[in-house]
Amino acid sequence: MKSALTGADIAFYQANGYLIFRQAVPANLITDLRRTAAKAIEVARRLHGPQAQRLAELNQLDAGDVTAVRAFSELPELNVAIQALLTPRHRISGVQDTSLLFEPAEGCWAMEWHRDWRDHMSAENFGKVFAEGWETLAADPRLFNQINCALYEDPCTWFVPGSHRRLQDTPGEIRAVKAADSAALANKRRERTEAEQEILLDDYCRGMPGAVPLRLQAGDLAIYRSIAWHTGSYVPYRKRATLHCSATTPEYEQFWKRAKTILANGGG
Ligand SMILES: O=C(O)CCC(=O)C(=O)O
Repeated sequence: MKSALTGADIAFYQANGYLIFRQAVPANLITDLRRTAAKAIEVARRLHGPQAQRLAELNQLDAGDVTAVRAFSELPELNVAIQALLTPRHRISGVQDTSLLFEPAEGCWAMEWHRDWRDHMSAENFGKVFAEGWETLAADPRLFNQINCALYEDPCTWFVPGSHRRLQDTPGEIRAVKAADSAALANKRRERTEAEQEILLDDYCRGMPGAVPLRLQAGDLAIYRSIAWHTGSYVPYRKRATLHCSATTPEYEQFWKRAKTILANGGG
């Protein structure tokens, strides 16, 4: 890693809900991971089409291709830094809980601004998954620490610093989310040219009060509270291969397991 974690870094994470570790991955491992990513993007597009954002099913890859991902999740220096930032119970999630994120093949698009979990399920399921209370669970440092680690330069992720500590949305935030819906953000019917769509997406991301892009260089790692406001905006002409996983704990694994059962029974 470029530099050791400091007390100021920990304070920054607590205040802002994100932190970037510069050069977190050694160059030789980046090379191996890029080789894995080159195969993974083919599988992602075969399974999910040309606009595929990710491959979550890394078990679709040959065992040899997954070796580099395992080496990443076990990087000793990085796990020590994550533990210093969070708690000794945290570690980088394993291969089965890691995805690779890619650029689209055909047209630019963006996700809607969201807070993970809350904005990805029905109100009924949300009530069950967050029975202990949204604000209580969202403030629990053992849960919801997400990681993006870039294998190529990656400015796709946008984030609202501090929004992890303010869990009720402001009117300005609600307006920014609703400035475009998922159909407009996907430009599915190709109503706009690529250039027009790219400008729309830029306006959409910048329209969220306080939003900043998390600009990563190859080997940089962003850790962020996934219950904070964030989104991703993608263009086909900029290569992307970014590892997407979490700094997990036994408690977060339990939370996931329980949530999956609820969602499977309740229909998502
Ligand atoms: O592409 C990104 O970095 C954002 C992904 C994201 O927001 C999500 O998976 O919830």
